[in-house]
Amino acid sequence: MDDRNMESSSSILPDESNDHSKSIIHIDVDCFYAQVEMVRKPELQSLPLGIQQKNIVVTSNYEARKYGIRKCMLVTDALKVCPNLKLVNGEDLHDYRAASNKIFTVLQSWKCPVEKLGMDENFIDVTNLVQEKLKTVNITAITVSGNVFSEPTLECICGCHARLKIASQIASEMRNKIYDELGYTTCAGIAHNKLLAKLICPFKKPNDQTTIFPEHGASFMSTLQNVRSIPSIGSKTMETLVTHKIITVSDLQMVPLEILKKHFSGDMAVRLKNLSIGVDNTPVKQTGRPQSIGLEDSFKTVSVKSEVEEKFSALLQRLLILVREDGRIPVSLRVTLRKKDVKRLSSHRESRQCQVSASIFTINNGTLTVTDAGQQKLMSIIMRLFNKLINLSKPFHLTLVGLAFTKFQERMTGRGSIVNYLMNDISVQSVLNIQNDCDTSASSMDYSAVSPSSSTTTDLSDAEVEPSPKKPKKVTWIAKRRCLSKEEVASPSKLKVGELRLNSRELEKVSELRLSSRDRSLTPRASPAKDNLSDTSDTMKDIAEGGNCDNCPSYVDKEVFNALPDEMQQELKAMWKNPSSSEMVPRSSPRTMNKGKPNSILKYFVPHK
Ligand code: DGT
Ligand code: MG
Repeated sequence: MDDRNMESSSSILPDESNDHSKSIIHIDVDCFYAQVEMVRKPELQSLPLGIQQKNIVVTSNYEARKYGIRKCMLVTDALKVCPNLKLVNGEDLHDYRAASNKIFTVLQSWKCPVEKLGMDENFIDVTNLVQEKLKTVNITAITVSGNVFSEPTLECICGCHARLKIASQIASEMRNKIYDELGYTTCAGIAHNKLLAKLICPFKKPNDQTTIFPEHGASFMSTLQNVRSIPSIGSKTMETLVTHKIITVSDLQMVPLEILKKHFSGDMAVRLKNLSIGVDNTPVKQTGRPQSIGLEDSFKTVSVKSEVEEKFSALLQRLLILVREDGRIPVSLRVTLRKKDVKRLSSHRESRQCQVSASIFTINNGTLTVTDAGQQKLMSIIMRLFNKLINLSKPFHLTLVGLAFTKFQERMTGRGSIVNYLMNDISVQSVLNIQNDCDTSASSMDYSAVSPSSSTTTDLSDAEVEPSPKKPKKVTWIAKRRCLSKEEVASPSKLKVGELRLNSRELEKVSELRLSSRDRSLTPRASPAKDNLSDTSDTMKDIAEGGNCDNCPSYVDKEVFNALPDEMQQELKAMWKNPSSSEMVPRSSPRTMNKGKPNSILKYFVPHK
C-alpha cells in the first residue's frame, strides 16, 4: 500500500466484514452468438440479426435490439416487431464453443486465475498483477479506464481505489486484445469481488466497462429490482423470499437478520444479508477441463422408441465431435431422460450411466476417433440404458433426452511411466493435467445455472453448462473435480496407487494407439469393445503374439524399447513371452501390490478395481 494513501486526510476505513483486497474483472461478450455469426460473415453486421434455436430467438445483435427484439422471444413475435430480421440457425453450438475457448485462451495469457462462466463470461482475479503494477506506477496519476458507477468522495484507507483503477486499465487491455485478435466486442465490470464485478458489468453496454468502488456496493445493490438478479439466489430461495414479501434487493437489505433466520439456515441468512449489500468473498476458481461433456435435446413430447433412438443418434454424433475436440478418452456414459407425467402434469429427470470400453475410441494421428462399429456399440449401450429407464410395456412421454461422457481415462505420463516410453507421440491427459481440474467443489457462491431453455439443444459440458448463467432458473452445483495439491502433482508417488496404475485396457490402448499412429500394417487384431474394464486376457494374448525382436511385439518401437532400463526390458520380455505372467500380479489391494518386487513394472498393469 502506498504511504500517500495511508496519509490521506479524508479517508475511510474498510468495513470489517468486507475485505477490499481483491481486484476482480468480469468480462461478458456482447450478443455472443450473434457476434460469432457476424465475425464469420461480416455482411451480417449491418443487418438486424437474430439467432434462432427451434422457435426462439435466443439472442440478437444490437441492430436488431433497436427494433425491440429481446432475448428468448418467439420467432413469430420477433418477426412481427422486425419483419426484416435476418435469422441464423444457432442450434449447433460448435462455433460458439470454439469462440468461447479462444476468448478463454486470450484471457489466460495474463497468467491470472480465469474462471469461465457459461460460454461468454469469464472472471479474472487480477489481484496479484495489480500488486505488481502498483510497484511501478505513480498512484496519484492513475485514472479509471471506462465508466465509474459512482465517483468516490473519500479515499479508502486500504488503497482499494488505486488497485481498482489499475484493474480497470487491465480490463481495458484485455478487451482490446480480445477485439484485436478475435474481433469480439465485450463489456467488463471491475470490482473487489465477483458479485459486484458481474452485476456492474452490463451497467453500460455494448462494448464498454464500468468500475465500482467498495463503498458503493450497498447503494448499487439497492437499485436491483429483483432479488433474483443476485447470481446465487436460486428459484427455491427466491420463492421463499417472495412468499415473505422480500422482492427487491432493497427489501432484503432491510429485513432483519433474525427474521431471515426463521426461514433459512443461519449461514444462509447471513449470506443473503451480505449479498444484499454487495459483500461476497468467493474466490475466482481457475477453470480446468470439464469433468463431463454432455448434450441435451428438449422437445414437446416423444413417445415412440424409434424417435428416441433418432434423437440419441443425433446427439451422439454431436457429442463425439465435442469429445474429439477435448481429446480425452471417455470411459463412462450417462443417459438422461426427462419424463412427463401426463396425469400429474409434472416432469422429472432420471439418469443411468455405465462404463464404456476405452477401446471403442482410437487415436489416429493424435485425433480421437470412433469407427462406425464403435458408434453402433455406443448406440446399443445408450439404448440399453434407455430400456432400463423406461418400461416399454407402458406408454411413456419424454420431453428431453441427454447424453454425457462423465469419466475419462487418465494416464500416467510422467518420467517413470511405461506409457511414456511406448507412446510418446500420443497426446493424452497426464496426471499433471489433474491440477488444472482443481476445482470447483461447492462453495457458497454459484454463478452457474443449469436449466436449458425449454426447446433447445443444450451443451452441458461442465465448464459451459448453460449458455446464459444470467437466467438462474435453477441454480445448482455442477462440477466436483478432484483437486490435488501441488505437492501431490509434483510427486506422483503420493497419488493413490490406483490412479497411477495402468490397467489392462490401458495397456491394450498402448498397443492400439501405437499401431494406429505408427504401424498400422503390422496391426495385431484389435480387441473387441467391452463395457467393462476388467478383462485382461485378450490384451495379453495380443501382446504375446507379436514379436520381431527377441519376443518384442512388432508394434513396439525398438529404439524406445532399447532406451528402457534393463530391468524393465527384462520384465517386459518375460511378460510378452508368458502372458500368464500377468497372473503374477496380485489383483487385490494396492498395499498387497506394493509388497511385490520393488519398482516392478508389472505392478502398473493391475486392473482397476
Ligand atoms: P449481451 O451479453 O446482453 O450483449 O447478449 P448475449 O447474447 O451475449 O447474452 P448472454 O450474455 O446473456 O448470453 C450469451 C449467449 O448465450 C447468447 O448469445 C445466446 C445464449 N443464450 C442466452 N440466453 C439463452 C437462453 O435463455 N437459452 C439459450 N438456449 N441460449 C441462451
Ligand atoms: Mg453476453
